[in-house]
Amino acid sequence: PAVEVAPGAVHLPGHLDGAAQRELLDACRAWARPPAGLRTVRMPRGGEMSVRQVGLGWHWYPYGYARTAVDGDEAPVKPFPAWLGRWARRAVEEAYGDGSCTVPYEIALVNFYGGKARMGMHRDSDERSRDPVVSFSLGDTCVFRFGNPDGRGRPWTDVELRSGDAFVFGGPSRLAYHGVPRVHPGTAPLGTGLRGRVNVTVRAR
Ligand code: MD5
Ligand code: FE
Repeated sequence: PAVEVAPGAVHLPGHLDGAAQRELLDACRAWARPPAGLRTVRMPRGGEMSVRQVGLGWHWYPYGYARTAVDGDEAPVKPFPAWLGRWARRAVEEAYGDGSCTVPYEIALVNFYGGKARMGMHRDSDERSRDPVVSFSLGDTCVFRFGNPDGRGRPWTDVELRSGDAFVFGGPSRLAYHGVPRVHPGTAPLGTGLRGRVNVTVRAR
């Protein structure tokens, strides 16, 4: 089932079955390890993000990006796996219809939410690409806050994202404000063995 939350913003609950969730989670655990593993992002005003991140196929240094090194250890960015691009394409076509995916998916930003991690309201406006972003949720359920193109405030819509859900953000929703105000501890399905939440955001270049 596909639920259009706002124009171009399509929620695909239960998109990944248990085996696919475990496969993606295993990959995330490997991506989190050094070299070029998990990093803590320093924001322009000096604060630190509570969400920790890993880039695949690109190096995201808020608020800009490069394709060579990761801050801290200077190691080459990990490659983006072709299978993850196929997963993203499948989600886009499920959201918008067969033939709707016109670009290759070649980069990803993986977000790791520990106990108290949050993501404040922001727009993904620093990338050149305006193609849809595909998000895959793993582990604990979160409150995802889908806002509007004009500012961090209301109106917004809160949606619960669970392990295995996919979400496609395209069209007018690509530049909407959004954030994750809350993660519900201990709600990860048994079998994933995960504390906290991991979100894999797949993007075109
Ligand atoms: C998350 N990550 O759950 C979210 C999922 C990020 C981020 O916000 O920047 O890594 S991706 C949500 C998203 C992406 C692009 C556009 C919109 C939402 N949107 O317009 O709402 O960790
Ligand atoms: Fe974002």
